[in-house]
Amino acid sequence: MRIRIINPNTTPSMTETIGAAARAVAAPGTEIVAVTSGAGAVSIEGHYDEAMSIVGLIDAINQDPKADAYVIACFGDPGLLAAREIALGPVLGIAEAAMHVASFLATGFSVVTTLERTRVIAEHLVRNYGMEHHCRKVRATNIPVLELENPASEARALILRECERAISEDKSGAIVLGCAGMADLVRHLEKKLGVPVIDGVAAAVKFAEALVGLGLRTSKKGDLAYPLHKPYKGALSAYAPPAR
Ligand code: 2AL
Repeated sequence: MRIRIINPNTTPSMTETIGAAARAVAAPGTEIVAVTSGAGAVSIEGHYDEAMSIVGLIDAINQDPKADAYVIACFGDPGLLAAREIALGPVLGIAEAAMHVASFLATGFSVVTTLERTRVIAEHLVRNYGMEHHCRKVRATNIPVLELENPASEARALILRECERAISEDKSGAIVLGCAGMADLVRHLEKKLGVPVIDGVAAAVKFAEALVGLGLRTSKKGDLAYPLHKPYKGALSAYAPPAR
């Protein structure tokens, strides 16, 4: 099967990290195609960045409409339901996948994310996904997303410290990493912390394999049916949904 993983930010080095994390867990016979969005912010760190990322995400899905499944590799899960409207194969968001995995492994988990302003985005997702009973806290580290790409930064140490606080103060039994750019930290953190550490990229790949293996696809009845055919105006005229 072919899983198309879209990094909705426009930084190719982060896509490399994401692709490596996906390939490390993919089953033999699963082809991972990791692509970088062609439009939008170099890092997604707020509501505006997220909104602006969705056109590039939709382009990246439309470039391979026959992929067996898609993963949106940004912790805000931007455009998840819009992507499900246009895709037939299952579409997984990494926040959604990671939170579900964590809920299987511990009665309570904490999310450790990047900037303070992205904490609210993760908190909204916790509520949207019905995870209030499982998520004890969302913790920000105040690390800008692109600092995760800088080997000289103190990001690793700050993330480790925040994870330790999550375990001692929140009494959480598992950690969810709140950014796709943290995907390469899992083993290091797990060894130091002694609790499950969940990267959403890996989690989403395994859920995608499971759903495709079960022969399941996105529902095309109701609100996830293909978007209604109608004209779009201005800069988005090329995105008008076609007649199907
Ligand atoms: C993210 C992410 O996963 N990629 C990105 O650019 N921004 N999310 C986050 N909370 O920092």
